[in-house]
Amino acid sequence: MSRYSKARFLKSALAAGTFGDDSGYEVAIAGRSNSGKSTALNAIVRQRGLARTSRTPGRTQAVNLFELEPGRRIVDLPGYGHANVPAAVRAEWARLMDAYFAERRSLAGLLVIVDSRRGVGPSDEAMLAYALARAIPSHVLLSKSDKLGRNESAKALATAREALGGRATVQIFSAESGDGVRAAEGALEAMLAGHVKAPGDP
Ligand SMILES: Nc1nc2c(ncn2[C@@H]2O[C@H](COP(=O)(O)OP(=O)(O)OP(=O)(O)O)[C@@H](O)[C@H]2O)c(=O)[nH]1
Ligand SMILES: [Mg+2]
Repeated sequence: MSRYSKARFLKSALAAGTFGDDSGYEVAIAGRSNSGKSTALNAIVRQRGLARTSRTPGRTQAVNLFELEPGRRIVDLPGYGHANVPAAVRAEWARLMDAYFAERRSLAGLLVIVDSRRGVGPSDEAMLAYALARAIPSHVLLSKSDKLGRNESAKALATAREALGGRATVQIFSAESGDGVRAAEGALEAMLAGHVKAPGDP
């Protein structure tokens, strides 16, 4: 039984100033297109169809807000890093992210989904910079670990930890096998409770 059994879709925001209620706390989920953001959200909340998933990368260009319980939200941010995205769409993405990070007083943490077979890339680093600029803690999920063997998973974790250099905590995750779902839920809870310090905070 999920502690988020009452989770529900709130709204899909496409422009600055339209993100809705900013009271309480929220955690945003970011990552490259197709990294498994929506699937991770559904796995953590334990509701299969809550956030829409797709095989076509770059579909979701909106900020999708969900209420976990009153005053606590999780936000599915639009993906980045897909090769076949026109410059205008890329610019629109940056504008939307600038607005989201500038506006949201309730933002308490960032979950960055990184495909465990790809590792942390420059676009993920750029995403982490948004959180660092706001002194918001970040936690990285190395997703789709079911596609890796045990040794490869351990190696991916060590490589990511080194690349992150303390800017974010990191774990292995698979919505498919359930590996790390509990730990991810714990990380989400800690951020929503404001129990996690951002890097550089005293
Ligand atoms: N094997 C495996 N596949 C996964 C896992 N998580 C996601 N996928 C697959 O990866 C694809 C993309 O998943 P999404 O959750 O839609 O990815 P997204 O990051 O939300 O994508 P965009 O919203 O388009 O940016 C889908 O085909 C999923 O089924 C996982 O843990 N294991
Ligand atoms: Mg998605």
